[in-house]
Amino acid sequence: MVEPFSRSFKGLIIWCILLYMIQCSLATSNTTGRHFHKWEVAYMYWSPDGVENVVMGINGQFPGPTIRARAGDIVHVQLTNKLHTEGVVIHWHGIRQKGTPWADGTASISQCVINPGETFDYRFTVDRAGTYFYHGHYGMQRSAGLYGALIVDVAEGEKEPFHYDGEFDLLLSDWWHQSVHHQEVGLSSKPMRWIGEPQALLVNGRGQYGCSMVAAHYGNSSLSQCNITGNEQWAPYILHVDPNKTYRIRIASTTALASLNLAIGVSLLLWQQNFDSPSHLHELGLAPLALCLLHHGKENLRFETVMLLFCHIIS
Ligand SMILES: [Cu+2]
Repeated sequence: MVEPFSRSFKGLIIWCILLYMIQCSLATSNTTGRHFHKWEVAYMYWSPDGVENVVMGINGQFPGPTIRARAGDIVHVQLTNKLHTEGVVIHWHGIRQKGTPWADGTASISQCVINPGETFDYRFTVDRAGTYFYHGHYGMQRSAGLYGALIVDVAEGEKEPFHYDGEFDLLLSDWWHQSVHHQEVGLSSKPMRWIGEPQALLVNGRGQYGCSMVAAHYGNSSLSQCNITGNEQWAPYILHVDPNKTYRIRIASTTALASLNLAIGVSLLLWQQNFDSPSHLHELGLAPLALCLLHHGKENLRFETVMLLFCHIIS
């Protein structure tokens, strides 16, 4: 009597294992279009512009990690607040949150803040292709560096209306050496006390303070040439490109208080074209300098961002 029972029991277990395996393989094929991210938000030491400060980072990164998905995909971010003394939320800028208003990440509007030590699951569909970003939406946490890119590609099987060979994602932001508390108290004081111009403008979290990337090119520059090896947290973001290729530049301004104009100067590039032989142009591997200069009114406040850029030259 014992043997047939144990045989049928064994058979049942094998069936269960088989069913479990089938279910697992089905589940795996269904995960296409789902993006799971586990994030921890915390303050950390960082030098966004060459001066050490504290920034809000995600998983030890500043700016936060880029989310990349396709239109129609589901994004799931499991966020844990490791800030110790303040709540946090993340807003997904530009995402419509159809059917998921509770995932919009606006403190005291669509959700209560995530308290220190708590975890919250943001789950939503990215329904339209485009360039988006996310940022802290509690107090002035965006100004403290809580942001990152959210890129949505066209849906599987669909095509972009234009062709390009490569892509650069640029997050532009303003950076102050004084804390966000300082900024906030000034803004809410009566009369209001303006924090002043930012100490640096950052491209993908990188800027330079107190030195110039192009001082050597200008005899009258009051700033010294930046001494950068390339490994610094504040080393300029370099766009590595190849000649005769077309690049898409996605730009998102995550500034807290400043309004920016972005210009990609190609004058030096054209200068190279005029003075060098075409063959030499192709040898320029790392490409000539293209300047993106962001000037403010006051003489002693000059913000410079230098990008190595080789645009597509139409001959
Ligand atoms: Cu926003």
